[in-house]
Amino acid sequence: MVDLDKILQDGKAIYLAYDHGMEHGPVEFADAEESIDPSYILKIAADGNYTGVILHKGTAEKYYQLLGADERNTLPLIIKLNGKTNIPDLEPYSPMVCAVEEAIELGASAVGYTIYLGSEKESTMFWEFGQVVRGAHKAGIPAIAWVYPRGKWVREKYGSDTDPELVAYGARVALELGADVAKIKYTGDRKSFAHVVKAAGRCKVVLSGGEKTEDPKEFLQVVKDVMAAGGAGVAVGRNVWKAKDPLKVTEDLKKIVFG
Ligand code: FBP
Repeated sequence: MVDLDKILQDGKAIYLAYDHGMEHGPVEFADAEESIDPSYILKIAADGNYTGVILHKGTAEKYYQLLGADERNTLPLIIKLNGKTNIPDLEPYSPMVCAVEEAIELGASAVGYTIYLGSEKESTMFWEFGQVVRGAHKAGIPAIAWVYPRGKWVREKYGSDTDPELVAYGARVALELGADVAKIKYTGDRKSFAHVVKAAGRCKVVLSGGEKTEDPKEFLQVVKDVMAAGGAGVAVGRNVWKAKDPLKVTEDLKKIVFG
């Protein structure tokens, strides 16, 4: 039986994502200097009572594991199992850098994996994610799929990676591959996002935060629309830890997600 409750509160979720050091490079921390330090992020996650913090295995081992037992008990760890940099200009594919068993040894309550839907390497990612789901479910923990449409066919056939029908396709693929939660980009409006949530069925849908908005209100309005569309919450990085006052944004976020 998969224990989803550990990473939910009243069926809803707020996850603090922090895998950007690998995905985008330290340049991503330049406009919010303190955010280069994983301890700073873990403090926001713990003080903000996030329902999970998303880390790669190295930061989990060298930072999360050094938290006190009480903090670890109240702040669930979600380990991102695959990763890549943005340096090589290759077909989108993010290989496994951590095994499910290793994540569990590090104390993970859930594991995550990015699928680049539409990529030439899509079938490899489907197979790898299949193995992730199998390992995670055997151990009773949820598997979260980041589903990001990407690659030349996405551009040619849909024009944009946030095309509502394409995003709904991704949500459906997440359900059918066995994901418990799908982390998906915003489609631009409430109605089309409701279609995405419907396509995902019993797989919960959380919003992927996106680039930091000028005004936190813009990001919070998107979260309002996502929740009104039936979303289960948000997995956010830059819009929180790049904010002037991350805990204030967190409080506003919690009011919207948990009501
Ligand atoms: P943000 O809320 O900062 O957008 O983080 C969500 C996330 O999925 C991260 O987990 C990941 O590092 C990043 O976005 C990937 O962004 P992209 O592949 O679009 O550059």
